[in-house]
Amino acid sequence: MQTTQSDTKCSDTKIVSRHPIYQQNVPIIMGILNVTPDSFSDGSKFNQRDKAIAHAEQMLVDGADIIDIGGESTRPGAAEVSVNQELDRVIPIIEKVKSLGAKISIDTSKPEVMLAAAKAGADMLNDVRALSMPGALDAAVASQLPVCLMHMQGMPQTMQKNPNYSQVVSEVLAYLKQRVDCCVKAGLARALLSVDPGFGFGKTLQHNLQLLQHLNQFKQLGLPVLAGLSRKSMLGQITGREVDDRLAGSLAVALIAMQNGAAILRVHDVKQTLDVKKIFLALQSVSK
Ligand code: 9MG
Repeated sequence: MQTTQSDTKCSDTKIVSRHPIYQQNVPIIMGILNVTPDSFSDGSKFNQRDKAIAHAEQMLVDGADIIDIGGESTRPGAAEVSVNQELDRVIPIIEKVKSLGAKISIDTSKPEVMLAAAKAGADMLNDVRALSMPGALDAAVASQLPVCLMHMQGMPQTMQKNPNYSQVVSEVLAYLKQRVDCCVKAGLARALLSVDPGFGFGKTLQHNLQLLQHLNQFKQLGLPVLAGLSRKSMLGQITGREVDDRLAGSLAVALIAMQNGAAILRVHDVKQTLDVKKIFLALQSVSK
């Protein structure tokens, strides 16, 4: 796979080189495909696979640039799964979705899953633990795939118990900078990396709002910024709406994230987010 494109001018004055999976100046839409047993719950394992693949197909028709496939829930309190369970869930789906011509990101923290996913055709690694699990950094280096490094305080089982920061934006930024430096030292080119403040991962509503308000600051790392806000509980806390009724909230924060510099939006509602992106781009074209 080609690893870099030539140096290009980024939005401000910084000159950066990026892997082609990250587009310049146009946010990309990452469609979420969870393949945990509760995601497509009725029917046998094979029915669930068919439904997952149909869902991926629909997201591609709706305009997803990349599909993020995950076999372990990272929701607060979610149970861990074994390597074999995760492989069994994601690999057949990666192979099938890849055969549809899609770009694929694998949402995992496990080195074994990263390597198997890369072999099965994944184009990107998305790690909510920022390659901190033993062996994950080596696996990422071996794959030479683009990687999204996400910040999380604590672990999914307990992270929402008592999130605590003195300055959330600067602390998350410092953590991501340290992970980026570590990756570069280990042999991952900066061009491969993107960063994510990790909305909802060991953060209160106030922390999440501060991160969203100051998302622009993450651009100082000179890397694409991913924002995952879709249907998250912070939207439920603000609007009082249940998870399946958070479309308007999700679209509102998607627009704010784009305005504050997000280069990748990780979303459930691809079709509607694409409309928001078109409005954002239309507005940008007149302000230039
Ligand atoms: C897997 N996953 C769930 N939420 C996420 C988020 O906000 N960002 C990233 N990168 N991955 C996420």
